[in-house]
Amino acid sequence: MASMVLYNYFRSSTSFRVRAALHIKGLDFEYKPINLLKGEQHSPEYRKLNPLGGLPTLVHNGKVMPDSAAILEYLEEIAPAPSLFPADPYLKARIRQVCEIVNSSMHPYGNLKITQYLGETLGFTQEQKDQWVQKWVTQGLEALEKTLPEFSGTYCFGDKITMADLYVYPQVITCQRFHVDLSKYPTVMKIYENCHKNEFFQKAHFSRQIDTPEELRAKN
Ligand SMILES: N[C@@H](CCC(=O)N[C@@H](CS)C(=O)NCC(=O)O)C(=O)O
Repeated sequence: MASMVLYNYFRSSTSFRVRAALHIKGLDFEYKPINLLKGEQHSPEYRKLNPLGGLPTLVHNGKVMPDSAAILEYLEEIAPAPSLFPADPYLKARIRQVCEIVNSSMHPYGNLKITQYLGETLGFTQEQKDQWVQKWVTQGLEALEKTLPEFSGTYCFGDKITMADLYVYPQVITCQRFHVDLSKYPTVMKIYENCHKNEFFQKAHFSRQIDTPEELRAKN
């Protein structure tokens, strides 16, 4: 049995971040699906691992780690090569800034518990939910588009995958699900297209996981 167990869900963008890091670093892991739509994140057993009922959670040699940012920093410490950061402290700080734009100013607005509350408690239609997500994530997209041109090459920071790409790429997929107009963000979209071709991102992609439903599975 793998010493690493990842509780995750095929479509979760925060799960994607960790799957991609594990593939990039060549770390083997057992995939434990938690079906968010069936509410499995609220089960008492899962809540013992992750008090906010969020995905992902990593268990390594019996030690429990909730929260993608904490897991990614841990993986970087225990498997430093290949690194997800350049050596330069300034670039490291700017990469963390980009991660933070996605983590704090984009991801929460489209999170399931938020959109479920909008629908079930406030009576929002799907179109109103889309408008809500569009309004808030647009601020993040604008910040990314102002930040990334100075640093980007093939990917967010130069021509090597960094931590920033692990956050930006799956967030663009979430934006697409909520019909956000992405045509105004050419740098973000260039990076998205390049990440999409990367073998590790393809392996971690939502369409290729063991819990991906048949109709969403990649054909190749
Ligand atoms: N900041 C947390 C967020 C975790 C989170 O909320 N993940 C989403 C999936 S992308 C989730 O599990 N949502 C469950 C829900 O909303 O009920 C992390 O990065 O791990």
